[in-house]
Amino acid sequence: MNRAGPTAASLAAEFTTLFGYQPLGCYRAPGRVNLIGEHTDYNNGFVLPIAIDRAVHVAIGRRPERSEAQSAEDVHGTAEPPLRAESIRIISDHRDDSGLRLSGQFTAEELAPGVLRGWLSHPAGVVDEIAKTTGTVVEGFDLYIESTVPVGAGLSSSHALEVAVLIALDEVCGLGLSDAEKVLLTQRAENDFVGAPTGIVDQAASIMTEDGHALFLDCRDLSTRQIPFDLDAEGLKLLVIDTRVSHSHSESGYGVRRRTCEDVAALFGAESLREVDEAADLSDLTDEQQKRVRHVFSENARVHATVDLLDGASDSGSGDSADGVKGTAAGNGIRGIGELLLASHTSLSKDYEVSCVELDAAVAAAMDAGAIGARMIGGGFGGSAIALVDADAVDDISAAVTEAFAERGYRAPDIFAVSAGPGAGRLA
Ligand code: GAF
Repeated sequence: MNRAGPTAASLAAEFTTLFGYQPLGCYRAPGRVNLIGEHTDYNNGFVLPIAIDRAVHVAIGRRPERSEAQSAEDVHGTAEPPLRAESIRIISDHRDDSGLRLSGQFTAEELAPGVLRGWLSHPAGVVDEIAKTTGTVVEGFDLYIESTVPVGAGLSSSHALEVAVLIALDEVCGLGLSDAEKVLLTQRAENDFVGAPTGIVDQAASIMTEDGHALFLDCRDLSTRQIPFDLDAEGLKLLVIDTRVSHSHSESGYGVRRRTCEDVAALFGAESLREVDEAADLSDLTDEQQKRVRHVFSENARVHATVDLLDGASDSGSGDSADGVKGTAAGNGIRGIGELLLASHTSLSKDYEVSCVELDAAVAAAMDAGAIGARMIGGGFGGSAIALVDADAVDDISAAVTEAFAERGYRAPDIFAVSAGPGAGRLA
């Protein structure tokens, strides 16, 4: 996979080959790594993701008269349903087991939750939600998609796909959506159409983050602050350790965690855990509820402590704060956040119980081999961990993690460095 990704020229050329006419524009939307603030987004809390240097790229065109555009049959050499003028056609660079490009088509009119499954449900959900939100019925477009975000690694490839399709349609259909509206629209696409009860961190990271920054986002009011995040300046690398496992209960486990938080908030008469007083008496809650709440409260505090360290604030780094967040060396920028990353992992593993043996092994092996900090990222039950490491320790730490996996008989992990790249936009 070419990590740098395609150029507008190469995307446009491929689009023209596939569809027989020139696209209107090319767009990219990155995947994300959440530095800290896990399972806080749907609790109206705080998150601190970066947009990574891997993205979904889209070339989009409005289909001309049928005589000029190629039919689906021409494109695939297979008998596909006849192309209707109002159809949205999508072709991906990903291929199925028999080597055929993934592709599909649908009309906005026929869309409803459950009608489409798999990867196509993500762009379809966006089209459906555009109609519901703006009244614009998207018709007669072709899209070509190329992605450098690994699928299934927990780097938010499907949210990046939704964002790429949305920003392309926003521009060519003249929707004029704000960034916040785009975040909430893609969340509704995911929740209502795809059927996954996710929060907003992934879309916000892709849409709102500036190059070389982490996005400090308040998920309650969507206010943001860009936090400089320059790994190279500190001689550091951020490794993604893709465990390449996805445990079967990942979807149900996520939904159960979310419902537990909502139930607890309701017990306190609050809209979300954000509105529950952190000094409230939790003793009437079950042990499980108490652990989930403890994670959310302490994780929000860790996000703030991380931002303080990245800001170079000297007064936040000394001593332990009231919410149990262990203080770290003051004022030493990115290097100082290691303890907070590890504390986040411990909390996700022990209190929120969304880790798994592979993620725990990745974090432990990375730390034993000298990582500055490490934690699982994303929803959990598989996917990836991150490790913050000295640039000259990348090889040793990667080898140590790989060896630890081999010793335990786990599938070999995929380990690679990411950096803080730009948010979504049109490709020049
Ligand atoms: C997944 C979800 F999509 C996010 O909204 C977020 O809740 C995350 O899990 C956990 O922090 O990536």
